[in-house]
Amino acid sequence: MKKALITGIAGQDGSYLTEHLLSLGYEVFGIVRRHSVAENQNHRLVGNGTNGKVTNFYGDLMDYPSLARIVSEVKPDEIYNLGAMSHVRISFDMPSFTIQTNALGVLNMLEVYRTTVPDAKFYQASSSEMFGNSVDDDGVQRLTTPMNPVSPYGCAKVMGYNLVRHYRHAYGLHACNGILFNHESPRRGSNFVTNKVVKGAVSIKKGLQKNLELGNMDSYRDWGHSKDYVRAMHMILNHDTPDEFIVATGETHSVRNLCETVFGKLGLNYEDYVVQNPKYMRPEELKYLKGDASKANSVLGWQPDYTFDTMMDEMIEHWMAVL
Ligand code: F7E
Repeated sequence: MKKALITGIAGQDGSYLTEHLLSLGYEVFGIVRRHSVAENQNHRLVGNGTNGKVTNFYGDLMDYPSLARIVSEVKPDEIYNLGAMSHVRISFDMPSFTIQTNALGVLNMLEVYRTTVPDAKFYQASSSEMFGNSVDDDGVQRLTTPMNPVSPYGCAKVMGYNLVRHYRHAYGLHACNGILFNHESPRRGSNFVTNKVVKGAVSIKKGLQKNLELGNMDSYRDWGHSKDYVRAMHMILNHDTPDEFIVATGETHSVRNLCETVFGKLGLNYEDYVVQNPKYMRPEELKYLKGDASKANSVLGWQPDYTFDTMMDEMIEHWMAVL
C-alpha cells in the first residue's frame, strides 16, 4: 500500500485528493494547522467517506520540527504540498505571512523531503497567479510564458516553483510542479469569487439577501473543477520523469460573465443585484488567464470531465440544498 502525505489536506483540493487517493488504494496522511474551533480543522473531510480512513497530524509549514517529525514517522512515498495562504487579495493584507508560508514553507518541506525520504516523489501546488500580467500574443499562458507576478501570493509561488526545480536539478529528486489555473467546486471557500457569486445569487433567489457586493467585474479567469485537477496532480507526480505541467481548461470567462451565467440560471438579471465595493478590489489585478494544458493532455492523457456549465450547475445545486 503506497503512502501519501498531504499538506493542506483540510482544503478544497486536499479533501478531493484524499478521496481520489483512497479510491486508488493509498494510505493517506495529512497535516492540519490547529484552529480554535476544532470542527473547522477538518470539516471538508467529514461526511465525504474519508472518516476514519485518514491519519492527520498537527503541524505547520513554518514549524520545521513538526514537519521533520511527521515525515520521519510516516515515511511517505508521495508528498503533495498543497498547504498555503491561498487567497490572493488577502495576501496584500498579510504579505509577510504569505511569503513565509508559500515560499519558505516550500523550502522547509523540500529540506525535510531531501534529508528524510529522498526516494519519495514531491508535488508542488504551483499556480497560474505566477504569470501575473504576462500573456502570449495569441492570448494564452503556456510553460514558456514569462512569470511577472502581481501579488505577494504570486511572488511567493514563483519562489516555491523555482525552489522545486532547483532541488530537482541539484539533488536529483523526483520533484514536480503542477501549474494549476483556477479550480472551483462546492467546497471552494465562499470568499473566492465563484462560490461567492453562486452563494449570493442563491441567497437572493431565496429572499435571504438583497444584493451582492463584488470587486473587479472585468477580470478573466480560466475556471476548472477541483475534482478534475486533483486527478492531474496524481498523474503529474506519477509520470516517469519529474517535470512541469499546466492544468487548465483553455476557456476563459469574465467575472461579469460568471454573474450573468449564474444569475441567469436562476432566472435573475445580475445587473439588478450586483454592486461594486472598492473593498474587494486589489492594489494590482491579474486581468486575464487562459491556460494551455496541451502537454498534460498529450503526455499524461489528462482531460477534464466537468465543463464551466456543469460545474456551475453543481455549485448552484449545492447552495440550493444548504440554504
Ligand atoms: O478571484 C475577482 C478578483 O479570489 C478571481 C486562488 O485559488 O486562483 C485563485 O486566485 C477574480 C479576481 O481567485 C471579487 O479580483 C471580483 O480577478 O476567486 P478569486 P484568484 O485571485 O484568481 C489562483 C490560480 C490561485 O492559485 C489562488 O490560490 O475575481 N473578484 N470580485 C473577486 N474575487 C473575490 N475573491 N471576491 C470578490 O468579491
